[in-house]
Amino acid sequence: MNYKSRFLTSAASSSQFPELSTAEIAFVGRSNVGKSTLLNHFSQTKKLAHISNKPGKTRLINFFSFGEKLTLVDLPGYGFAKVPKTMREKWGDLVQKYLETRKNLALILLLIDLRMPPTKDDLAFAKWATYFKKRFVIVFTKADKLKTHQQKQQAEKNFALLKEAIGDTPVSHILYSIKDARARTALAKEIEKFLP
Ligand SMILES: Nc1nc2c(ncn2[C@@H]2O[C@H](COP(=O)(O)OP(=O)(O)OP(=O)(O)O)[C@@H](O)[C@H]2O)c(=O)[nH]1
Ligand SMILES: [Mg+2]
Repeated sequence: MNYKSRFLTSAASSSQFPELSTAEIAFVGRSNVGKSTLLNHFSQTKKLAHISNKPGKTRLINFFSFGEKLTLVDLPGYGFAKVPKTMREKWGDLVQKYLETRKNLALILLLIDLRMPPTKDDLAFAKWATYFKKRFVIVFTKADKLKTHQQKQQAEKNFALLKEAIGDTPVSHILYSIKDARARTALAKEIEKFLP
């Protein structure tokens, strides 16, 4: 999956969602978990999606082409308290509308910081996705911030908490770090399983 990536468009409301025929991979997760960073790293394009130390950077839904047949979709993060509540609700509505209505949505990547247990919002999202039979994969981000021998152990621990929330539904999980090129290959392999 060594494709070139290109910015397509941003949407602030559902009327601005583009008409595309490509399969879409959506990046979901709490603010600052590393959605935009992963998107840049995965597509090997620096400065494609904006990255920030300040949570709440991505406020729109951003669409990026990835090769001819795929679109990567960077969604605003959830659970950032410093944003006014009305705005938070609007983001939530926008994300929900996208996830509920997008016909070509092939897969959701639910990003969770490896170092922390899944948040209430992560668990709620996983439950929602399971209930509505959305295909999703858990991606534990920032793996490099833990020592190698701790990474797998921590992933299993966090994954067990998620399983408690979603029951027996089969869901895969992988580790990701922007400091490890193998992470890209592992994610590409996972995504391929879900493509038409
Ligand atoms: N060390 C390390 N840092 C990472 C990794 N992924 C992301 N980061 C850092 O995490 C911070 C937040 O990353 P973003 O990509 O902006 O997070 P986001 O999920 O897009 O945030 P919002 O747009 O607010 O929803 C940045 O400082 C990144 O450099 C990783 O794999 N390793
Ligand atoms: Mg972002």
